[in-house]
Amino acid sequence: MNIEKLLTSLDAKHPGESEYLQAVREVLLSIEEVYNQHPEFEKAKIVERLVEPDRIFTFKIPWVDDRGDVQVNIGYRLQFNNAIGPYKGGLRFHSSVNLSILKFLGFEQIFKNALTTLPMGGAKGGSDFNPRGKSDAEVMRFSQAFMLELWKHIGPDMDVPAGDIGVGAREIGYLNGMYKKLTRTCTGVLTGKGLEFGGSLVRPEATGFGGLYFMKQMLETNGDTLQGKTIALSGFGNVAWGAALKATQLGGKVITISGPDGYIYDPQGIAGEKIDYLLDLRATCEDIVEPYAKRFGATFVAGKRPWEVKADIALPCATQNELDINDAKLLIKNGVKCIGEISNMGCTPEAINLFIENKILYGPSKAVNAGGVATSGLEMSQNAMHLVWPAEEVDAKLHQIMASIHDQCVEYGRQPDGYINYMKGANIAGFMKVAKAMMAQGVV
Ligand code: 2IT
Repeated sequence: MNIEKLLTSLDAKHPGESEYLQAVREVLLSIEEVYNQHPEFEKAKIVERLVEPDRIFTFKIPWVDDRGDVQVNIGYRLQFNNAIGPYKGGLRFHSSVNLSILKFLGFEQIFKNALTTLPMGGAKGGSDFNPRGKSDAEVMRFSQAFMLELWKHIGPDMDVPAGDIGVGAREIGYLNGMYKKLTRTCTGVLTGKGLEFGGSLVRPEATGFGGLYFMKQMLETNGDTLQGKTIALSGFGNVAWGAALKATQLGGKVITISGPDGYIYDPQGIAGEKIDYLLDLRATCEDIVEPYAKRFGATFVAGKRPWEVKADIALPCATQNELDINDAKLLIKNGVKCIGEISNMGCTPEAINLFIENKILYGPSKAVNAGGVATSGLEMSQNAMHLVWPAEEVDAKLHQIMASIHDQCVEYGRQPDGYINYMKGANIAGFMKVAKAMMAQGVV
């Protein structure tokens, strides 16, 4: 495999899609050695077929805001690969959404979903619509207009969307309502639904909880524990909330959260009612964390990221490329022991390389945050069986899945000196499963 040639040709075909090329480069570099041991993969052009989505739907979404003005957004659904199961992946509603971002997310989703052990292919979608600051009625009208286009392309055994940034229980509820109106079916075509209409217990917490189960296992495998560790965490949304809750339950101390306005430093630890307050902050639709400082007397650092704080563990929980090489240098200088990417592609490639060169434990997002989509898979199972599992059962399955993902990373990522390169492990394990499934099913 000639990686540079492949990337150059991708760049020529899809100019300017930097996030997408970043995600592809990382996977190809990790799998190169294994790939070259399988000439049958090269002959079947597995990589060339994997890097292009099976298909991309783009649609216009006209809707009317509360003032009576017409708004126009763009909607997308990318069905990337269904070699191991129905297309599966979230919808992101954020002003930054474009094809490059959705392609990187969809590409990552293929391998993440493969790691979960469940039969799910990879997909992603969304819109440049930003729900923050919009009224409920506006979010409803937009979500309905979005589904009016999307419904034709999805189905419970075909493509099952869910949430991502900007798409939570409220948006999923409106999307689901419109899908049912259009199709007159009550199938599990979306996950992350409300508990009253087919949702799964533990799904809201699952990304953060799964991330912390993975961190616990990563530390224990390497002779350490979460007990008493200080944790710098970014973001304040659903993922950060679940991560803070489980980190605290497991004996860690979360000392930062962040928003686009800056970060909060709370050395007393963000626990109890302070974690509950994250839900209130989100409900304001303001996208800021400063009010936390006023309410609890903590420090607010405007316009900065939390990675300058001394902490044992760093957990990016906000968005892609939110931790760069300068942040990595600061974290290492301050004695960081491990990094868990709970946001998708939270670290830049240069930051990851620095962690790995310094033999610092680094858990990549496609392994660390896979608990979210895994629990979506469990929601699909419950919907297909027309029943509801208790929280303990879902949580136990989530535990099992995260342990299996960790095992796969160790199996493929252990280096001769004993250091576990989790990035390599996750990429090879995910890739091998998809490649074998593609080989078995012919050129389609
Ligand atoms: O990035 C992700 O894995 C998600 N946003 C969750 C996707 C899902 O289908 O639950």
